[in-house]
Amino acid sequence: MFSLFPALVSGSVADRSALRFGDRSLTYAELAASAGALAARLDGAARVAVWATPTLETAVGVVAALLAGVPAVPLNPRSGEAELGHIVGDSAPSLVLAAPGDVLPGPLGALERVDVTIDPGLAAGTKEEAPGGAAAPGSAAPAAPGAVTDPGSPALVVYTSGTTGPPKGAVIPRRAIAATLDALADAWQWTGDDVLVHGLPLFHVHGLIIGVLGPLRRGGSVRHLGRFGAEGVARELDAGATMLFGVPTMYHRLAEAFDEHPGLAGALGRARLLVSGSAALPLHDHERIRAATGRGVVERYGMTETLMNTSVRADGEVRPGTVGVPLPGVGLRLVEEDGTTIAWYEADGTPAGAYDGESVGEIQVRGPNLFTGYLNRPDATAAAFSADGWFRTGDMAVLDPGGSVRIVGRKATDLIKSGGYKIGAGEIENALLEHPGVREAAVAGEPDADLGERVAAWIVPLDLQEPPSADELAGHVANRLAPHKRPRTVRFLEALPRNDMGKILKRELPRD
Ligand code: MCA
Ligand code: AMP
Repeated sequence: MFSLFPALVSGSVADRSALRFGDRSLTYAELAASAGALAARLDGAARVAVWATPTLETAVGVVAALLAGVPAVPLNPRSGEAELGHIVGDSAPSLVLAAPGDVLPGPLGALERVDVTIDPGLAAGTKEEAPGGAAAPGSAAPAAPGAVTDPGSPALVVYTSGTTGPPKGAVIPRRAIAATLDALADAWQWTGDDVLVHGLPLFHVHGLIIGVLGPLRRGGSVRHLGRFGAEGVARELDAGATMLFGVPTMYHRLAEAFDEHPGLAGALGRARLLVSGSAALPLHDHERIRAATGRGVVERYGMTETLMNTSVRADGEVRPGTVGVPLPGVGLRLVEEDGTTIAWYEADGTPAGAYDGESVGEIQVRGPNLFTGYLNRPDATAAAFSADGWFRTGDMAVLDPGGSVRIVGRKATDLIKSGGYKIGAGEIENALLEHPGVREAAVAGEPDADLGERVAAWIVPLDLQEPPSADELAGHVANRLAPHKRPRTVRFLEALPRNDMGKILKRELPRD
């Protein structure tokens, strides 16, 4: 029978630590009991929203929904009301899961609320280091009545930005989660003995699927930092964690922290695997980390719609700037603007065509790791695939002579990757235009050593003598959408550069 979490259902590692957030943790038996009880309550729900704070409750809530076969929609708890209103309206959850005491904002007010309750006796302390501690109430998760075991059925709806308009809900089937996690296990030699540490948010694929469901599918452990920081990373790696996952901004901040934290480099050097993803890790940070720790950072390339496509393998060579080779089961090809395929992989994983390190094409992928479509958006779903059924990633790449994928750019200049978050210029422009002091707005990404790219805005104010302040505009976007979408640089202009058709010429926006 298809199961996302064999170890949880079989009870084979009942006493092993499954989840740890700060000083609260659950063994597999305890997770099975908590999530199993909640799953029984969710039976019959069409879809549930999860208030995805970086806590044990979020992990238990998502696992419960998956056990019950009810699709879950993780919500960024920092989303502003306009963004939350859109996501709740679009995904129409029948209830929202939250931790007791969480204050839910307006757009969630009309929804039935179910608290994720975890017996404090279960979660207290660090039991896994003390076998024979808190008694486990059960060893295997009972299947919820009506549990869906069909691998094609939806597991999660994850919202992701496009170039224009509000975020779209990517419907991710159970099969895709299983396929991507098993392919990563193969590439990274990832087993139940691994202990993963990270501080990623739990409302995106990276932190939730790879970073929480990944260890649970392997029967291993995850220690979540609650909030990312060099101290927590060093502490957990010193205490036996074997793998670290992060976005490039996190690795950049670790590289910056070597002087301040003398033990950090040694701790990173002891890890079995350091993995970076969600954006490109710059060469300078690769080099600083290797010089200080003796370890190369493994990069993998994925997308909300496709989960993971490629990775450097644990036994492969780390070459900065490359994201490795297609994962088992993933078909990958590079396609030129006119539809010509210039390079691809054969079914046995052999590169073919122009793998010369120079010929650039769009990465297109297919495989069991793909989403099934955007919720309520058949138009956008159709546009995302080629006529012969390949998903168009919008990422431009070359294949190196050795066959590694090297990402060289992105088709859409209106997509910004900041701190590993994908942000559409259009949604920020629309939010800025709703500010009473703004007449015209243009948004683009600018290079940023810490964030990779930062959101920059060019504003034509209604009153050039008294424009709204940059902080005011940043706060306006943060409160409507989310803080990571706020412009970090604001420049005021008398007019935006436009062509004869009235289209904004973003390349001509003044940058100083
Ligand atoms: C600042 N803040 C504000 C404002 N200004 N709040 C409201 N209004 C304002 N005007 C607050 C923020 O809320 C936050 O609060 C604090 O100031 C700092 O915010 P920020 O500067 O945005 O955060 P940061 O410290 O720079 O965060 C860096 C980060 C973060 C930790 C690296 O960017 C991050 O977690 N990135 C991960 C993204 C990710 O997981 N992407 C995966 C998607 P406070 O101080 O209270 O926190 S991609 C994916 O899933 C695919 C499949 C893939 O390949 O992985
Ligand atoms: P998202 O839609 O937020 O899931 O972001 C997916 C995008 O992140 C991809 O289309 C790539 O542009 C980018 N991305 C993810 N991993 C990497 C990586 N290792 N190197 C470069 N870009 C990456």
